[in-house]
Amino acid sequence: MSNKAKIIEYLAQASTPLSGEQLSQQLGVSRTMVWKYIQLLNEEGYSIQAIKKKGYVLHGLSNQLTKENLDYYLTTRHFAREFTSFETCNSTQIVANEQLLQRDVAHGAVFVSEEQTAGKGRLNRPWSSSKGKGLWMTWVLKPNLLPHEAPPITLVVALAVAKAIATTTGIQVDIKWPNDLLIDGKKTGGILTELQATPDKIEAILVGIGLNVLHESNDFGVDLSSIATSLQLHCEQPVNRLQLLAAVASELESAVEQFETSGFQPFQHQWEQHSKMIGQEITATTVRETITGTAVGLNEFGALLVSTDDGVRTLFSGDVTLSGKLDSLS
Ligand code: BT5
Repeated sequence: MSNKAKIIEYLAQASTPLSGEQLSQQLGVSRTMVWKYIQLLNEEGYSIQAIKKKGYVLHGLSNQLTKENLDYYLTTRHFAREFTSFETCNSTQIVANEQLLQRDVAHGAVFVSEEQTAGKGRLNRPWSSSKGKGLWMTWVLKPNLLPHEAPPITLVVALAVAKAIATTTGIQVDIKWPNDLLIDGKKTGGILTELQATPDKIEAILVGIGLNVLHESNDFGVDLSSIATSLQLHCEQPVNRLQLLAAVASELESAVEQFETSGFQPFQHQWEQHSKMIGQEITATTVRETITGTAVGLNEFGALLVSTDDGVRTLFSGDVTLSGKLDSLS
């Protein structure tokens, strides 16, 4: 842990101001160095006040997406230990892909951007990625799996992100097959999975996760205001993007590990419990057809089972609308 991260930890745990002398002893550096670290932390977006004759008090944690800020929250072994952040980029999917072509990117590496100018969803649909409002990130996975075992990873990730959101904000998001995270029927997050593989081997899976975190209602344009929402709009406490990112890293690390060893089966029941769509009338649109019926569950490969007049149909991909509700997002 860096000295700056230690200062944040000491101040966060202290119930009274900590003097420069106390901090310099705890860190084994001079008081001048402590003062310099405090200046740097304030420049990075933390709010540390110096109270005369008493010491330093931490008022606010930084929301800036830097490695150092993240390290304060990170508990993982591998995930997000390789961390690359940008002020702006076209799409973190594109950036991650370019990096994979140029160098050896670690399993669990993450690329994050404050804004994306060409954020994309499935089938190249646009993904709105306003500056400083969300978590726009791509995780590079190099799992020990065969290519045909990979498809349920989107559902495994959705579940992991839902858990991370619950632990960080207390919000229970609803998961809509295959890749949507909803609150009260509005989309707060989406997942885009891109597989790079030969017939025998997975080279990498690029898992793009877009989470609307800090948006106010009027931050969504006319196209999205009726179908999108953010976590902050449903949480009374300020949502800290770094804490959320670290929670996603931790949930993803354990979920991917379990998926590698045990497949989708352990997630199947959890997913069905998390999703309000099971038991509901739905309309599913695939590239070939439109199917109407009742969503009855998932199979062991993460495919959606839909009971129709012609029997139970198995869907491997597509967009789902809950009948009577305007939550189709394509
Ligand atoms: C998705 O696609 O939901 C996957 C979104 C993945 C975005 C991440 S951000 C980091 C990484 N880098 C990228 O370039 N992408 C990934 P899909 O199911 O196709 O949904 C797309 C639809 O969601 C659009 O057609 C819009 O209707 C809607 N949409 C666009 N931006 C949105 C937003 N910020 N919030 C809610 N809905 C949005």
